[in-house]
Amino acid sequence: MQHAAFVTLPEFIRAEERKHTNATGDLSSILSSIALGTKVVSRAVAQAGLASMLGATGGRNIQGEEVQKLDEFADLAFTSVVGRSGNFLSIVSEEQDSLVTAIEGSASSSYVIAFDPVDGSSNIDCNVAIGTIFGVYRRLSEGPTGDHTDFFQGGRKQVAAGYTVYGSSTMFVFSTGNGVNGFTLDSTIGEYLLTHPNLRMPLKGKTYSCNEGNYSRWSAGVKAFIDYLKAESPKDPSLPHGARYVGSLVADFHRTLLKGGIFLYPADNKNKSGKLRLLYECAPLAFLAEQAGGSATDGECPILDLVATDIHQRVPLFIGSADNVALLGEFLR
Ligand code: FBP
Repeated sequence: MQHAAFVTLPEFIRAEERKHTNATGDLSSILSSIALGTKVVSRAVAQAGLASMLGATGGRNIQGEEVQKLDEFADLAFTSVVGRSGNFLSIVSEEQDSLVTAIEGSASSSYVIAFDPVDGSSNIDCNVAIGTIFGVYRRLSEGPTGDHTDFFQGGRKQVAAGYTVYGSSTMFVFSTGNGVNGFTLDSTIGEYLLTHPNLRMPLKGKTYSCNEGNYSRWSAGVKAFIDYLKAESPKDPSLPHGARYVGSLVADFHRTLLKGGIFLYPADNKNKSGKLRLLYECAPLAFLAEQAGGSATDGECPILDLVATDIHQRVPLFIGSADNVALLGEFLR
């Protein structure tokens, strides 16, 4: 194995900061604390079966979902690592009912973070890829504790967003608004190494990704779109598309980012506002998609233009290659 050729995450961040004369070092500190949090979660994911950390706790989160032991551990670990960093005033987590004041965040902390500690919880027990998703905003509030307005700014205001996918390897993918870069964890040296520089999403892909078991609950437009993707067409040799669905948003998005295509979780008769959460699922991934040349909408407007009014707000999500998302728009219209 050759490591010398690879740039480590800290080296990469420092090099990026050197490009900006007015850099404060804040982003470097923020990303280092997030990366450390994901390494702690990655270790727990890898050892979950051995450490009796599989299965449910018996509790439910504010969204009524069964809490898994790993959800609870990852939430505590991540909150404590990023909280102790001193970078963050407050935290929104999928697993916490309300906004949490960071442990050592103080009135002087300039940022807030929203995250989903373990995305794809239903896959934990089956050893299928899961992930962590995060979005960071500069605080707006004044005063010692911060409030919801810090999170209700719209996804375009994210200063950093990204995810970790705990798959056949652990990857950390992020953007600070200057392209998207992917790093792979080398657990033997405990460092993320730059393996996927300047990721670009293909303009068009041949894969669709959704929970098709919900078909009967979808709108006519969404049904027509999926029907179209599954039919042969002399006019479009890319049809029919292939289907891939892991059921962990991070894993499905990661594949879509690398290979192109579209991921969708539309609103339906049961989930009238969609299922996925705006602050810590959709907005961070939409930020990455746009930075990589793709796009993300709720069916009507870009995800990044939506301003949350509730920290656990749900929205429909259509995300992926620009051409695929544009085609979906034609069906919805
Ligand atoms: P959490 O595990 O964080 O609740 O994530 C929600 C989620 O698991 C997404 O990762 C995934 O895309 C979706 O729900 C799968 O939903 P479904 O089981 O309805 O297809």
